[in-house]
Amino acid sequence: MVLDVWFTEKHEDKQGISLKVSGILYSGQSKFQKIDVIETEAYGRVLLLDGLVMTTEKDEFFYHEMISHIPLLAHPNPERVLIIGGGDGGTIRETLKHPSVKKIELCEIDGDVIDVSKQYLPSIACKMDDPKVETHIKDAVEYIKDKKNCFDAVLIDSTDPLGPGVGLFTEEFYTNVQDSLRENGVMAAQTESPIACRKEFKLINKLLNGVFSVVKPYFAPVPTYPGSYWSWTFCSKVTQPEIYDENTAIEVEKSTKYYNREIHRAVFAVPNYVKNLITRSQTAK
Ligand code: SPD
Repeated sequence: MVLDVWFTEKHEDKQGISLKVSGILYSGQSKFQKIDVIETEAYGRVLLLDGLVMTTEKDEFFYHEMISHIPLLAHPNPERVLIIGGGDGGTIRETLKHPSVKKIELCEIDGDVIDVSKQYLPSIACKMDDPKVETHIKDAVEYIKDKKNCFDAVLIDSTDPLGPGVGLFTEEFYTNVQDSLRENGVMAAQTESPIACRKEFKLINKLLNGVFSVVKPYFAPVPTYPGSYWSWTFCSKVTQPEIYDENTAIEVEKSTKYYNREIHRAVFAVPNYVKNLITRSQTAK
């Protein structure tokens, strides 16, 4: 008998993404969420949190390269970096490609995500034990509160605005993130899909515009995410993201699969329908 088993992530019961499953490697319930690792024919191993795709072996590079290299290259000399969420380790791996980085703090609420990723997703979690990395198993909403003027970059590699991730999408949290940045510090957050998660994208954009002076969304494909088209948003007090450190970018792009300098120069081009979404979100009461 040949089993024909598929995983489907539904998006508002109107559409979804389906992957043919060849095995279930891990299934468990942590204090915060359901964690699964499945083996798929199309994307290799897939990490699911509460039944939603967080990362896959084959397309993780789009996401992790974009959340890391765009903000880090916009900063002239990022030394101290805070990664919020990011328990699979992909953002750590990319951040460590920047020679100026001296210390990375990872603040992940769910230690089980880290353990499972180390065991089942070694190509993604491979640098989590690097000596530059200090891991805090804590809620970032609390962790950030007394951090003032200390980070060069904060990368918010969160889940969707559901369950344990909800507090990472509030005005109060973003204000605390801004206060944790040094004067020319930079922040990038994953900000959902402007196609499949329009409501969330608009709301996040509105919140960020209420807090930061520089707010610039950018976009790339992530084939296994809702809409297959994802957004991150660059924010800062003063630093502009289009100007990047050329020498470091040349070094970084030797080992990237998506990021390069041409992508960097083009990535802040906003499609017209997204411009409309943003304009409406900024004027909405
Ligand atoms: N809908 C999926 C959104 C997931 C964003 N975070 C992914 C974490 C990968 N490090």
